[in-house]
Amino acid sequence: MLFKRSTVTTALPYANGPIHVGHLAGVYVPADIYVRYLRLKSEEVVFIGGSDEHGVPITIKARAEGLAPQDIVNRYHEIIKKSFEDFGISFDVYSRTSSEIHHKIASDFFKKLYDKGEFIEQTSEQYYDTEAGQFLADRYITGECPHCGNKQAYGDQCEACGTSLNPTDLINPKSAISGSEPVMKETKHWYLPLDKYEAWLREWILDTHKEWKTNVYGQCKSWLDMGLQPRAVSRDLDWGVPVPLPNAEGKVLYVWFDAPIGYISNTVELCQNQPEKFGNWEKWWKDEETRLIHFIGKDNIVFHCIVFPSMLQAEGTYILPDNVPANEFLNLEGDKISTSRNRAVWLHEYLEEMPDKQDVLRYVLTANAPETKDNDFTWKDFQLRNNSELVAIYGNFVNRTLVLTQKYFDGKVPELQSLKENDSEVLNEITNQKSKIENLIDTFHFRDALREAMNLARTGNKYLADTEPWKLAKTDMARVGTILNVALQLCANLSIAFEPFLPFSSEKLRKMINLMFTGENSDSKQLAWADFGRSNLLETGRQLGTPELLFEKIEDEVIDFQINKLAKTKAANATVAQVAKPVKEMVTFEDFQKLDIRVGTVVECTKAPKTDKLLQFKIDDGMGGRTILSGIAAYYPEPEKLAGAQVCFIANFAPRKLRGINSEGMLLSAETTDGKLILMQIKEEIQNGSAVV
Ligand code: B3M
Ligand code: ZN
Repeated sequence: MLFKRSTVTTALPYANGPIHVGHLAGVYVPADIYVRYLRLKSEEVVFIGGSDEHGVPITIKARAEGLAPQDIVNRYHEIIKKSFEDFGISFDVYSRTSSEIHHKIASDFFKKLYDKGEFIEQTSEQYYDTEAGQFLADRYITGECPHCGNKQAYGDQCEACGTSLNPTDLINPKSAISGSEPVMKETKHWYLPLDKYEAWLREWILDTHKEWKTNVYGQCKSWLDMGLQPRAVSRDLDWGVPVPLPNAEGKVLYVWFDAPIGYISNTVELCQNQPEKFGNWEKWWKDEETRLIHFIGKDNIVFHCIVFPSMLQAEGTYILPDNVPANEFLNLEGDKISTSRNRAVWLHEYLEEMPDKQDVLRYVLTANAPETKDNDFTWKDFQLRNNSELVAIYGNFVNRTLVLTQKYFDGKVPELQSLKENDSEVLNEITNQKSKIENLIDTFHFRDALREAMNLARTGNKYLADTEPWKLAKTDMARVGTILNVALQLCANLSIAFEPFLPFSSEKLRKMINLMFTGENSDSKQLAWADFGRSNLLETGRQLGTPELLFEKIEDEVIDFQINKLAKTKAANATVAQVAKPVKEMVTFEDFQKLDIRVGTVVECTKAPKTDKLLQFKIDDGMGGRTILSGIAAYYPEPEKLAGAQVCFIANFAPRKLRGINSEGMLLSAETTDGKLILMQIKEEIQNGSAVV
């Protein structure tokens, strides 16, 4: 299918914190490379971004800071927007989902599906926090992931293994608001019956989109193979787009229902503001000749490949994504990037500490992009790539060429005379590399494309080393002129080749060679991707600008500063982890007296059958003995060694059946600040059945 235009979207980051290198590497730099490339080719494209301002991530942050959700999103929307601008992410629009226009469009979208009968209305029991008086959707509930055992999994997803979850999947669920154990309570919601779209999705993705990246295709396939379930598209929350139905008080659209519609709303907003430039919004979303491309991280694959397409299909008038080039994750110095632990390289801080080095980061993140697997960002690699690639190869070639032209020809482009073999080789190499780079960008292989651009600069360095114009200057100035002409044409071509990747440096280079793109200087030459490959971009006699260094060496101190900064965060995190939990609500003596705590001796301790979590204790309680189960198996690999220990237990704790065994009481354990459970043991020998008072 030949497309006329492209709608390129990037995941809308939650406005609950600033953005970091992981965001940039996974989503925004690749998308920006792609869009800049399309624009250079004069293709019709719209580049859509924005903040995701709904959902539990926002309300949790607001609660933690004692602010209203709107205050939180106002703050971070501005910070995020500025970071994108500073790094040259060239959105046509960067808007937000708390906008009026988005509320209207998302609301209408829901209403249309509702009216078409596309939803199932269902009442079910959901977790409810009685202390907070609130239903616990998504991230308001945490617990253990049933797939990988991660203790900090959320009610909608486990970030450790990427599995999408329902709150009821979590083992030992806890409210993220009060920490209490939630209860079940009835509530009504609307569900999109994804199962109904399964066959269609199988055909659409598995048969007609075999060209999708293997990580994306593979994730879709395993989702489809597991079978799809209806998915709730509403939540009991007071922050979000209200469900536009009567009797739906206190209910809002699920953030993953409204957020992707944000792509549409932001396009509408853009087209309303700049109709001459972008025309009618519908052509970007409803014309079969428009190609829709979503740039996202791997944790968003299911929403963009399965849920959102099903929504669009249910609505019936929209195009579907043609590709979803999702990336894997970027780690930082061998460990996960974590917003909550402040373990990240924040973009706004990076720019304060290293102003004007946007392109260095863009370069390193692309050269090391997590395109096919998780990758690691290290400061040493950052330094190495800057010093030995940007400076030593690209910068060095440009600088030598310009300085020599300045020296021998007063900064004017010398004449090209008869070509020797190595001259033609260089000029041919430009067109060769161009087609390689094109093929790679077209297929979303930005890392390899960048490598080929750098190889072109490498060719230039080798050319100068082989021809040695500085030696010829004594004997054959005409030949020097030809060599420098070829080298200058290569510089001009490099400014186009690198333009999608390193826009700031390309602009700087074009200033140095006095070659402007359309729009930058109206009376100068027009330059575009089509010019890449030409060997006459700079005509003889053109006066060049002043040579400057394109890139600067980064010294060890700068890198040490960053490494120390990260180490300090780690140390700070360790201290935080040792801080005790806040004390619970006060209780009276009467409350305390209700608990009957006794001393007993462990007669026997074994792993409980059918579970890895529980230990089964036989306790001599001085009253005929009892069995107690305790969830501490993980911390006692040799439970039989606990026999003989004297322990404390709550004797009047209502008996419970766990895994078919009656547990009569509760053993007291200490929960350490880093989350381990240690059985409380008594040192002095005490008579079994003694009361703890
Ligand atoms: N805000 C999740 C994320 O930032 C979500 C993306 C929405 S894209 C429509 O990972
Ligand atoms: Zn998991």
